[in-house]
Amino acid sequence: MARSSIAVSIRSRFVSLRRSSSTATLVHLALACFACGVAAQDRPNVLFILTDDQRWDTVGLEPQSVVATPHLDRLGREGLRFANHFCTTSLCSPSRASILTGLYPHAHGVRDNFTEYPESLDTWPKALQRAGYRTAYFGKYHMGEVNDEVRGGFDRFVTHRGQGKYFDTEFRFDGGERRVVSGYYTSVVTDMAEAFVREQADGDRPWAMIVGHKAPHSFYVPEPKYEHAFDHVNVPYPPSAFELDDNAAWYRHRTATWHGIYGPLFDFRKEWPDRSAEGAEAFARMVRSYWGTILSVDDSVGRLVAALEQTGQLERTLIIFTSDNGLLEGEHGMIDKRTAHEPSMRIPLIVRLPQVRSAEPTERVDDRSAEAPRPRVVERMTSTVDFAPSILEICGVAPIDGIHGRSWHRLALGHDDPAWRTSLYYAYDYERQFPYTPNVRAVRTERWKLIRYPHGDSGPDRHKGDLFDLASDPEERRNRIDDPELADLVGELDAELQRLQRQLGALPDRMPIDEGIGTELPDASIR
Ligand SMILES: [Ca+2]
Repeated sequence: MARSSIAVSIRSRFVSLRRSSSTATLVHLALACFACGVAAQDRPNVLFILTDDQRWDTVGLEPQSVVATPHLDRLGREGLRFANHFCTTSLCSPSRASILTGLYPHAHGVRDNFTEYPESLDTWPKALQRAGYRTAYFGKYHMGEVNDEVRGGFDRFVTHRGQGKYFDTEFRFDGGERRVVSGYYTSVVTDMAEAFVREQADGDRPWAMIVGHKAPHSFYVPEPKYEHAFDHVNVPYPPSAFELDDNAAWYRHRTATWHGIYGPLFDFRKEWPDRSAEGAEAFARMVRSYWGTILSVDDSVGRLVAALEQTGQLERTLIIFTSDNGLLEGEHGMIDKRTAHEPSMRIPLIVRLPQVRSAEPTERVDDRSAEAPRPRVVERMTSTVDFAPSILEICGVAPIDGIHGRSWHRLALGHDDPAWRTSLYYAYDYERQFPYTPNVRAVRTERWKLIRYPHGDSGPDRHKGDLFDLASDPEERRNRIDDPELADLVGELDAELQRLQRQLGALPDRMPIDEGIGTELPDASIR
Protein backbone atom coordinates (compact mmCIF):
# COMPACT_ATOMS: atom_id res chain seq x y z
CA MET A 1 0.00 0.00 0.00
CA ALA A 2 1.43 3.36 -0.97
CA ARG A 3 2.04 5.83 1.77
CA SER A 4 -0.77 8.13 0.60
CA SER A 5 -3.33 5.34 0.53
CA ILE A 6 -2.21 4.16 3.98
CA ALA A 7 -2.79 7.70 5.23
CA VAL A 8 -6.23 7.80 3.60
CA SER A 9 -7.23 4.47 5.11
CA ILE A 10 -6.07 5.59 8.55
CA ARG A 11 -7.88 8.89 8.22
CA SER A 12 -11.14 7.21 7.21
CA ARG A 13 -10.79 4.66 10.01
CA PHE A 14 -10.27 7.52 12.46
CA VAL A 15 -13.29 9.45 11.16
CA SER A 16 -15.57 6.42 11.31
CA LEU A 17 -14.38 5.62 14.83
CA ARG A 18 -15.11 9.16 15.93
CA ARG A 19 -18.62 9.04 14.49
CA SER A 20 -19.56 5.63 15.80
CA SER A 21 -18.20 5.88 19.31
CA SER A 22 -19.16 8.16 22.11
CA THR A 23 -16.28 7.10 24.33
CA ALA A 24 -13.16 9.21 24.50
CA THR A 25 -11.08 6.06 24.90
CA LEU A 26 -11.63 4.93 21.36
CA VAL A 27 -10.77 8.36 20.00
CA HIS A 28 -7.57 8.33 22.02
CA LEU A 29 -6.74 4.90 20.70
CA ALA A 30 -7.29 6.06 17.16
CA LEU A 31 -5.21 9.15 17.79
CA ALA A 32 -2.42 6.97 19.15
CA CYS A 33 -2.53 4.89 15.98
CA PHE A 34 -2.55 8.01 13.83
CA ALA A 35 0.39 9.45 15.74
CA CYS A 36 2.55 6.44 15.01
CA GLY A 37 1.49 6.50 11.37
CA VAL A 38 -0.08 3.13 10.71
CA ALA A 39 -2.82 1.14 12.40
CA ALA A 40 -1.50 -2.14 13.78
CA GLN A 41 -3.47 -4.32 11.37
CA ASP A 42 -2.22 -2.27 8.40
CA ARG A 43 1.44 -2.64 9.27
CA PRO A 44 3.46 -4.57 6.73
CA ASN A 45 5.35 -7.74 7.53
CA VAL A 46 9.14 -7.65 7.30
CA LEU A 47 11.24 -10.34 5.63
CA PHE A 48 14.90 -9.47 6.15
CA ILE A 49 17.28 -11.81 4.29
CA LEU A 50 20.86 -11.47 5.49
CA THR A 51 23.70 -13.23 3.71
CA ASP A 52 27.24 -13.40 5.06
CA ASP A 53 30.19 -11.87 3.17
CA GLN A 54 28.37 -11.36 -0.12
CA ARG A 55 29.97 -8.95 -2.56
CA TRP A 56 27.88 -6.17 -4.08
CA ASP A 57 28.58 -7.45 -7.60
CA THR A 58 27.22 -10.98 -7.11
CA VAL A 59 23.56 -10.17 -7.73
CA GLY A 60 22.25 -10.52 -11.27
CA LEU A 61 21.03 -6.92 -11.51
CA GLU A 62 24.62 -5.72 -11.39
CA PRO A 63 25.70 -5.95 -15.04
CA GLN A 64 29.12 -7.40 -14.21
CA SER A 65 27.74 -10.19 -12.03
CA VAL A 66 28.90 -13.65 -13.09
CA VAL A 67 26.27 -15.14 -10.80
CA ALA A 68 22.73 -15.33 -12.20
CA THR A 69 20.17 -14.62 -9.49
CA PRO A 70 16.77 -14.60 -11.25
CA HIS A 71 14.67 -14.68 -8.09
CA LEU A 72 16.55 -11.79 -6.56
CA ASP A 73 16.41 -9.91 -9.86
CA ARG A 74 12.66 -10.19 -9.78
CA LEU A 75 12.59 -8.52 -6.36
CA GLY A 76 14.76 -5.73 -7.70
CA ARG A 77 12.59 -5.27 -10.78
CA GLU A 78 9.44 -5.09 -8.69
CA GLY A 79 11.21 -2.99 -6.11
CA LEU A 80 14.55 -1.27 -6.20
CA ARG A 81 18.28 -1.67 -5.89
CA PHE A 82 20.59 0.52 -3.83
CA ALA A 83 23.71 1.01 -5.94
CA ASN A 84 25.87 2.59 -3.22
CA HIS A 85 25.19 0.68 -0.04
CA PHE A 86 27.99 0.14 2.50
CA CYS A 87 28.78 -1.41 5.83
CA THR A 88 30.30 0.78 8.54
CA THR A 89 32.73 -2.03 9.40
CA SER A 90 33.49 -4.97 7.14
CA LEU A 91 33.36 -7.63 9.82
CA CYS A 92 30.48 -9.97 10.74
CA SER A 93 29.55 -9.19 14.34
CA PRO A 94 30.14 -5.40 14.37
CA SER A 95 28.16 -5.07 11.16
CA ARG A 96 25.31 -7.27 12.38
CA ALA A 97 25.02 -5.16 15.53
CA SER A 98 24.87 -2.01 13.36
CA ILE A 99 22.15 -3.58 11.22
CA LEU A 100 20.01 -4.32 14.29
CA THR A 101 20.43 -1.04 16.11
CA GLY A 102 21.42 1.74 13.71
CA LEU A 103 24.63 2.54 15.60
CA TYR A 104 28.31 2.46 14.69
CA PRO A 105 30.46 -0.10 16.53
CA HIS A 106 32.10 2.50 18.80
CA ALA A 107 28.58 3.14 20.17
CA HIS A 108 27.05 -0.35 20.29
CA GLY A 109 30.28 -1.84 21.57
CA VAL A 110 30.51 -4.94 19.34
CA ARG A 111 33.91 -4.15 17.89
CA ASP A 112 35.07 -7.69 17.11
CA ASN A 113 33.60 -11.13 16.39
CA PHE A 114 33.78 -12.26 20.01
CA THR A 115 31.60 -9.66 21.72
CA GLU A 116 27.95 -10.22 22.63
CA TYR A 117 25.40 -7.70 21.53
CA PRO A 118 24.52 -5.74 24.70
CA GLU A 119 20.95 -6.76 25.51
CA SER A 120 20.31 -3.35 27.09
CA LEU A 121 20.45 -1.72 23.64
CA ASP A 122 17.33 -1.36 21.57
CA THR A 123 16.94 -2.96 18.13
CA TRP A 124 14.38 -2.73 15.36
CA PRO A 125 13.12 -6.29 16.07
CA LYS A 126 12.57 -5.26 19.73
CA ALA A 127 10.71 -2.13 18.63
CA LEU A 128 8.51 -4.16 16.27
CA GLN A 129 7.85 -6.76 18.97
CA ARG A 130 6.72 -3.99 21.35
CA ALA A 131 4.42 -2.72 18.60
CA GLY A 132 2.69 -6.10 18.42
CA TYR A 133 4.74 -7.89 15.77
CA ARG A 134 5.49 -11.58 15.97
CA THR A 135 9.25 -11.77 15.48
CA ALA A 136 11.58 -14.56 14.45
CA TYR A 137 15.24 -15.23 13.70
CA PHE A 138 16.33 -18.32 11.79
CA GLY A 139 19.96 -19.08 11.02
CA LYS A 140 23.35 -17.55 11.59
CA TYR A 141 23.30 -14.86 14.27
CA HIS A 142 27.03 -14.61 14.97
CA MET A 143 27.29 -12.22 17.85
CA GLY A 144 28.73 -14.05 20.80
CA GLU A 145 30.80 -16.90 19.37
CA VAL A 146 29.56 -19.74 21.62
CA ASN A 147 26.14 -18.41 22.61
CA ASP A 148 23.03 -20.01 21.11
CA GLU A 149 20.55 -18.71 23.72
CA VAL A 150 17.42 -16.78 22.69
CA ARG A 151 18.20 -13.07 22.25
CA GLY A 152 15.91 -10.19 23.15
CA GLY A 153 13.36 -9.09 20.56
CA PHE A 154 12.56 -12.50 19.10
CA ASP A 155 9.54 -14.73 19.76
CA ARG A 156 11.16 -17.50 17.75
CA PHE A 157 14.91 -17.93 17.71
CA VAL A 158 16.70 -20.81 16.02
CA THR A 159 20.45 -20.48 15.66
CA HIS A 160 23.73 -22.25 16.42
CA ARG A 161 27.11 -21.59 17.90
CA GLY A 162 29.88 -20.06 15.82
CA GLN A 163 29.90 -20.14 12.04
CA GLY A 164 27.75 -23.23 11.44
CA LYS A 165 28.58 -25.74 8.70
CA TYR A 166 27.37 -26.01 5.12
CA PHE A 167 26.14 -29.53 5.88
CA ASP A 168 24.49 -30.94 8.99
CA THR A 169 24.70 -28.02 11.41
CA GLU A 170 23.59 -28.47 15.01
CA PHE A 171 20.86 -25.90 15.66
CA ARG A 172 19.43 -24.77 18.97
CA PHE A 173 15.65 -24.42 18.89
CA ASP A 174 14.22 -21.49 20.84
CA GLY A 175 16.75 -21.90 23.63
CA GLY A 176 15.75 -25.54 24.13
CA GLU A 177 17.06 -28.66 22.47
CA ARG A 178 20.13 -28.77 20.25
CA ARG A 179 19.74 -31.01 17.26
CA VAL A 180 21.76 -31.67 14.13
CA VAL A 181 19.56 -30.94 11.13
CA SER A 182 20.87 -32.92 8.22
CA GLY A 183 21.06 -31.22 4.87
CA TYR A 184 22.51 -28.16 3.20
CA TYR A 185 22.50 -25.12 5.46
CA THR A 186 20.78 -22.77 3.03
CA SER A 187 17.94 -25.24 2.40
CA VAL A 188 17.56 -26.10 6.07
CA VAL A 189 17.20 -22.46 7.12
CA THR A 190 14.81 -21.85 4.23
CA ASP A 191 12.64 -24.77 5.42
CA MET A 192 12.34 -23.07 8.82
CA ALA A 193 11.64 -19.64 7.31
CA GLU A 194 9.09 -20.97 4.84
CA ALA A 195 7.23 -22.83 7.60
CA PHE A 196 7.07 -19.58 9.57
CA VAL A 197 5.69 -17.66 6.58
CA ARG A 198 2.96 -20.26 6.07
CA GLU A 199 2.10 -20.40 9.80
CA GLN A 200 1.57 -16.63 9.89
CA ALA A 201 -0.74 -16.50 6.88
CA ASP A 202 -3.92 -16.59 8.92
CA GLY A 203 -2.52 -14.68 11.90
CA ASP A 204 -3.97 -11.40 13.08
CA ARG A 205 -0.60 -9.81 13.81
CA PRO A 206 2.08 -8.55 11.46
CA TRP A 207 5.36 -10.41 11.64
CA ALA A 208 9.05 -9.72 11.13
CA MET A 209 11.59 -12.40 10.34
CA ILE A 210 15.33 -12.34 9.80
CA VAL A 211 16.78 -15.20 7.77
CA GLY A 212 20.50 -15.43 8.53
CA HIS A 213 22.34 -17.37 5.84
CA LYS A 214 25.77 -18.86 6.27
CA ALA A 215 26.38 -18.50 2.54
CA PRO A 216 28.50 -17.28 0.97
CA HIS A 217 30.89 -17.28 3.98
CA SER A 218 34.10 -19.37 3.94
CA PHE A 219 34.87 -22.26 3.85
CA TYR A 220 32.92 -22.32 0.62
CA VAL A 221 31.02 -25.53 -0.11
CA PRO A 222 28.35 -25.26 -2.81
CA GLU A 223 25.35 -27.54 -2.91
CA PRO A 224 26.28 -30.63 -5.01
CA LYS A 225 24.05 -29.53 -7.92
CA TYR A 226 26.02 -26.27 -8.17
CA GLU A 227 29.48 -27.70 -7.56
CA HIS A 228 30.49 -27.29 -11.20
CA ALA A 229 28.27 -24.34 -12.14
CA PHE A 230 31.22 -22.03 -12.82
CA ASP A 231 33.84 -24.50 -14.06
CA HIS A 232 33.73 -22.78 -17.45
CA VAL A 233 34.61 -19.34 -16.03
CA ASN A 234 38.23 -18.22 -16.16
CA VAL A 235 39.13 -16.51 -12.86
CA PRO A 236 42.53 -14.82 -12.93
CA TYR A 237 43.94 -12.69 -10.11
CA PRO A 238 42.62 -9.17 -10.68
CA PRO A 239 45.10 -6.62 -12.11
CA SER A 240 45.17 -4.61 -8.86
CA ALA A 241 46.82 -7.61 -7.14
CA PHE A 242 50.04 -6.67 -8.94
CA GLU A 243 49.88 -2.91 -8.42
CA LEU A 244 51.01 -2.50 -4.83
CA ASP A 245 54.02 -0.20 -5.31
CA ASP A 246 52.12 2.94 -4.39
CA ASN A 247 50.51 1.39 -1.30
CA ALA A 248 51.91 0.90 2.20
CA ALA A 249 54.15 -2.15 2.77
CA TRP A 250 51.51 -4.01 4.78
CA TYR A 251 49.63 -4.72 1.51
CA ARG A 252 52.56 -6.83 0.28
CA HIS A 253 53.03 -8.48 3.67
CA ARG A 254 49.41 -9.54 3.64
CA THR A 255 49.66 -11.37 0.29
CA ALA A 256 51.36 -14.43 1.83
CA THR A 257 49.04 -14.68 4.86
CA TRP A 258 45.67 -16.21 5.70
CA HIS A 259 44.09 -13.16 4.06
CA GLY A 260 46.34 -12.89 1.00
CA ILE A 261 46.24 -14.33 -2.50
CA TYR A 262 49.42 -16.39 -1.97
CA GLY A 263 48.24 -17.82 1.36
CA PRO A 264 46.24 -20.98 2.14
CA LEU A 265 43.04 -19.48 0.58
CA PHE A 266 41.11 -21.06 3.44
CA ASP A 267 41.52 -24.72 2.46
CA PHE A 268 41.88 -24.43 -1.30
CA ARG A 269 45.70 -24.51 -1.28
CA LYS A 270 47.71 -27.08 0.63
CA GLU A 271 51.18 -25.57 0.25
CA TRP A 272 51.86 -21.90 0.64
CA PRO A 273 52.92 -19.22 0.07
CA ASP A 274 52.44 -20.04 -3.58
CA ARG A 275 53.28 -17.25 -6.03
CA SER A 276 53.39 -19.52 -9.07
CA ALA A 277 51.15 -19.12 -12.08
CA GLU A 278 49.77 -22.61 -11.37
CA GLY A 279 48.87 -21.46 -7.86
CA ALA A 280 46.22 -19.23 -9.37
CA GLU A 281 44.09 -22.31 -10.07
CA ALA A 282 43.47 -22.75 -6.34
CA PHE A 283 42.33 -19.14 -6.23
CA ALA A 284 39.99 -19.77 -9.16
CA ARG A 285 38.50 -22.84 -7.49
CA MET A 286 37.89 -20.81 -4.34
CA VAL A 287 36.07 -18.03 -6.19
CA ARG A 288 33.94 -20.49 -8.18
CA SER A 289 32.90 -22.24 -4.98
CA TYR A 290 31.99 -18.90 -3.40
CA TRP A 291 29.77 -18.08 -6.37
CA GLY A 292 28.21 -21.56 -6.22
CA THR A 293 26.92 -21.01 -2.69
CA ILE A 294 25.07 -17.88 -3.86
CA LEU A 295 23.00 -19.88 -6.36
CA SER A 296 21.41 -21.73 -3.44
CA VAL A 297 20.68 -18.40 -1.72
CA ASP A 298 18.81 -17.29 -4.82
CA ASP A 299 16.79 -20.52 -4.79
CA SER A 300 15.94 -19.72 -1.18
CA VAL A 301 14.72 -16.25 -2.14
CA GLY A 302 12.51 -17.86 -4.78
CA ARG A 303 11.01 -20.29 -2.28
CA LEU A 304 10.22 -17.59 0.27
CA VAL A 305 8.67 -15.24 -2.29
CA ALA A 306 6.58 -18.13 -3.64
CA ALA A 307 5.37 -18.92 -0.11
CA LEU A 308 4.42 -15.27 0.39
CA GLU A 309 2.55 -15.24 -2.91
CA GLN A 310 0.77 -18.52 -2.30
CA THR A 311 -0.42 -17.36 1.12
CA GLY A 312 -1.49 -13.91 -0.10
CA GLN A 313 1.11 -12.06 1.95
CA LEU A 314 3.51 -10.76 -0.71
CA GLU A 315 1.92 -7.34 -1.17
CA ARG A 316 1.88 -6.59 2.53
CA THR A 317 5.47 -7.63 3.16
CA LEU A 318 8.57 -5.45 3.09
CA ILE A 319 11.39 -7.58 1.70
CA ILE A 320 15.00 -6.60 2.25
CA PHE A 321 17.93 -8.56 0.84
CA THR A 322 21.43 -7.61 1.94
CA SER A 323 24.69 -8.85 3.42
CA ASP A 324 26.66 -7.96 6.55
CA ASN A 325 29.83 -7.05 4.63
CA GLY A 326 31.54 -7.50 1.30
CA LEU A 327 34.58 -9.53 0.33
CA LEU A 328 37.88 -9.04 -1.44
CA GLU A 329 38.60 -11.62 -4.11
CA GLY A 330 42.17 -10.93 -5.05
CA GLU A 331 41.87 -7.15 -5.31
CA HIS A 332 45.04 -5.47 -4.00
CA GLY A 333 46.48 -8.94 -3.37
CA MET A 334 43.89 -9.60 -0.69
CA ILE A 335 41.21 -12.11 0.07
CA ASP A 336 38.71 -11.77 2.93
CA LYS A 337 37.43 -8.36 4.08
CA ARG A 338 38.03 -5.79 6.90
CA THR A 339 39.62 -3.10 4.72
CA ALA A 340 37.85 -0.01 3.35
CA HIS A 341 38.31 -0.97 -0.29
CA GLU A 342 35.14 -1.09 -2.36
CA PRO A 343 34.78 -4.89 -2.62
CA SER A 344 35.04 -5.10 1.18
CA MET A 345 32.78 -2.25 2.33
CA ARG A 346 30.25 -2.21 -0.48
CA ILE A 347 27.31 -4.62 -0.17
CA PRO A 348 24.18 -5.57 -2.08
CA LEU A 349 20.85 -4.10 -1.06
CA ILE A 350 17.64 -5.00 -2.85
CA VAL A 351 14.31 -3.90 -1.44
CA ARG A 352 10.75 -4.67 -2.38
CA LEU A 353 8.38 -2.26 -0.66
CA PRO A 354 4.95 -3.45 0.37
CA GLN A 355 2.51 -2.64 -2.48
CA VAL A 356 4.90 -0.22 -4.12
CA ARG A 357 6.25 -1.19 -7.48
CA SER A 358 8.71 0.45 -9.81
CA ALA A 359 7.56 -1.77 -12.68
CA GLU A 360 5.06 -4.47 -13.49
CA PRO A 361 6.26 -7.92 -12.52
CA THR A 362 7.68 -9.92 -15.37
CA GLU A 363 6.03 -13.09 -16.60
CA ARG A 364 9.06 -15.26 -16.08
CA VAL A 365 11.45 -14.73 -13.19
CA ASP A 366 14.43 -15.87 -15.26
CA ASP A 367 13.88 -13.24 -17.94
CA ARG A 368 17.18 -11.38 -18.24
CA SER A 369 16.52 -9.99 -21.69
CA ALA A 370 16.97 -6.34 -22.64
CA GLU A 371 13.19 -5.90 -22.58
CA ALA A 372 12.96 -6.73 -18.90
CA PRO A 373 11.95 -3.66 -16.86
CA ARG A 374 14.90 -1.89 -15.32
CA PRO A 375 14.92 -1.74 -11.55
CA ARG A 376 14.67 1.62 -9.87
CA VAL A 377 18.10 2.46 -8.54
CA VAL A 378 18.93 4.57 -5.50
CA GLU A 379 22.32 6.22 -6.02
CA ARG A 380 22.65 7.96 -2.64
CA MET A 381 25.17 6.46 -0.19
CA THR A 382 23.30 4.31 2.30
CA SER A 383 24.70 2.26 5.14
CA THR A 384 23.98 -0.61 7.53
CA VAL A 385 23.05 1.94 10.24
CA ASP A 386 20.10 3.06 8.09
CA PHE A 387 18.15 -0.21 8.38
CA ALA A 388 16.64 0.38 11.83
CA PRO A 389 15.15 3.82 11.07
CA SER A 390 14.03 2.77 7.57
CA ILE A 391 12.26 -0.41 8.65
CA LEU A 392 10.56 1.28 11.60
CA GLU A 393 9.36 4.16 9.43
CA ILE A 394 7.99 1.83 6.75
CA CYS A 395 6.21 -0.16 9.47
CA GLY A 396 4.81 3.01 11.07
CA VAL A 397 6.57 2.34 14.37
CA ALA A 398 8.26 5.05 16.42
CA PRO A 399 11.99 5.38 15.72
CA ILE A 400 14.74 4.48 18.18
CA ASP A 401 16.21 7.64 19.68
CA GLY A 402 19.84 8.63 19.46
CA ILE A 403 20.98 6.38 16.63
CA HIS A 404 23.36 7.23 13.78
CA GLY A 405 21.36 6.01 10.78
CA ARG A 406 18.69 7.73 8.71
CA SER A 407 15.60 6.35 7.05
CA TRP A 408 15.87 5.85 3.29
CA HIS A 409 12.12 5.37 2.91
CA ARG A 410 11.74 8.59 0.89
CA LEU A 411 14.62 7.60 -1.37
CA ALA A 412 13.00 4.20 -1.87
CA LEU A 413 9.76 5.87 -2.94
CA GLY A 414 11.65 7.63 -5.71
CA HIS A 415 12.18 11.05 -4.11
CA ASP A 416 15.57 12.58 -3.70
CA ASP A 417 16.64 14.01 -0.36
CA PRO A 418 18.97 16.98 -0.86
CA ALA A 419 19.98 16.78 2.81
CA TRP A 420 21.13 13.16 2.45
CA ARG A 421 24.72 12.38 3.50
CA THR A 422 27.44 13.06 0.96
CA SER A 423 30.22 11.49 3.01
CA LEU A 424 30.37 8.22 4.88
CA TYR A 425 32.57 7.19 7.81
CA TYR A 426 34.19 3.73 7.91
CA ALA A 427 36.10 2.16 10.82
CA TYR A 428 37.78 -1.18 11.51
CA ASP A 429 39.84 -2.14 14.57
CA TYR A 430 43.00 -4.28 14.33
CA GLU A 431 42.47 -7.83 15.60
CA ARG A 432 45.20 -9.84 17.33
CA GLN A 433 43.35 -13.04 16.32
CA PHE A 434 43.49 -11.98 12.65
CA PRO A 435 46.58 -9.77 12.38
CA TYR A 436 46.45 -9.16 8.65
CA THR A 437 44.79 -5.71 8.53
CA PRO A 438 45.86 -2.53 10.36
CA ASN A 439 43.42 -0.21 12.13
CA VAL A 440 41.35 1.48 9.43
CA ARG A 441 39.64 4.88 9.51
CA ALA A 442 38.21 6.11 6.23
CA VAL A 443 35.91 8.63 4.67
CA ARG A 444 34.13 7.97 1.39
CA THR A 445 32.48 10.76 -0.55
CA GLU A 446 30.65 10.31 -3.84
CA ARG A 447 33.95 10.83 -5.67
CA TRP A 448 36.87 10.34 -3.26
CA LYS A 449 38.00 7.91 -0.63
CA LEU A 450 40.67 8.65 1.96
CA ILE A 451 41.87 5.72 4.07
CA ARG A 452 44.06 6.16 7.16
CA TYR A 453 45.79 3.34 9.04
CA PRO A 454 46.39 4.73 12.56
CA HIS A 455 48.76 2.91 14.89
CA GLY A 456 46.49 3.13 17.92
CA ASP A 457 48.80 5.10 20.20
CA SER A 458 47.57 8.55 19.07
CA GLY A 459 50.97 9.13 17.46
CA PRO A 460 51.56 9.75 13.77
CA ASP A 461 50.44 7.00 11.38
CA ARG A 462 53.22 4.56 10.45
CA HIS A 463 51.51 3.30 7.32
CA LYS A 464 51.00 5.49 4.30
CA GLY A 465 47.33 6.23 3.68
CA ASP A 466 45.36 5.72 0.49
CA LEU A 467 43.54 8.24 -1.67
CA PHE A 468 41.37 6.93 -4.49
CA ASP A 469 39.47 8.85 -7.16
CA LEU A 470 36.38 6.67 -7.47
CA ALA A 471 35.14 8.58 -10.50
CA SER A 472 38.15 7.91 -12.74
CA ASP A 473 39.45 4.85 -10.89
CA PRO A 474 36.54 2.80 -9.47
CA GLU A 475 38.80 -0.22 -8.98
CA GLU A 476 41.10 1.83 -6.71
CA ARG A 477 44.20 0.86 -8.65
CA ARG A 478 46.06 4.13 -8.26
CA ASN A 479 46.87 5.59 -4.83
CA ARG A 480 46.92 9.38 -5.29
CA ILE A 481 47.92 10.32 -1.76
CA ASP A 482 51.42 11.47 -2.74
CA ASP A 483 50.13 13.64 -5.60
CA PRO A 484 51.19 17.23 -4.68
CA GLU A 485 48.27 18.64 -6.64
CA LEU A 486 45.87 16.81 -4.33
CA ALA A 487 47.47 17.91 -1.03
CA ASP A 488 44.68 20.39 -0.30
CA LEU A 489 42.07 17.75 -1.03
CA VAL A 490 43.76 15.33 1.36
CA GLY A 491 43.62 18.03 4.04
CA GLU A 492 39.92 18.57 3.40
CA LEU A 493 39.18 14.85 3.54
CA ASP A 494 41.16 14.47 6.78
CA ALA A 495 39.08 17.32 8.21
CA GLU A 496 35.88 15.66 6.98
CA LEU A 497 36.93 12.38 8.58
CA GLN A 498 37.36 14.15 11.92
CA ARG A 499 34.11 16.05 11.48
CA LEU A 500 32.25 12.78 10.97
CA GLN A 501 33.96 11.24 14.00
CA ARG A 502 32.89 14.22 16.12
CA GLN A 503 29.36 14.11 14.76
CA LEU A 504 29.08 10.37 15.47
CA GLY A 505 30.57 10.65 18.94
CA ALA A 506 33.60 8.59 17.92
CA LEU A 507 36.14 10.86 19.61
CA PRO A 508 38.36 10.23 21.44
CA ASP A 509 39.05 7.47 18.95
CA ARG A 510 40.04 4.40 20.94
CA MET A 511 41.49 1.44 19.11
CA PRO A 512 43.93 -1.44 19.69
CA ILE A 513 47.64 -1.04 19.10
CA ASP A 514 48.65 -2.23 15.62
CA GLU A 515 51.03 -5.12 16.29
CA GLY A 516 51.82 -5.59 12.63
CA ILE A 517 50.96 -8.13 9.96
CA GLY A 518 51.36 -11.65 11.31
CA THR A 519 52.22 -14.71 9.27
CA GLU A 520 50.71 -17.27 11.63
CA LEU A 521 47.36 -18.91 10.88
CA PRO A 522 44.40 -17.95 13.05
CA ASP A 523 43.29 -20.42 15.70
CA ALA A 524 41.46 -23.31 14.03
CA SER A 525 38.38 -22.84 16.23
CA ILE A 526 37.65 -19.33 14.93
CA ARG A 527 38.50 -19.60 11.22
CA1 LIG B 1 30.25 -11.45 7.36
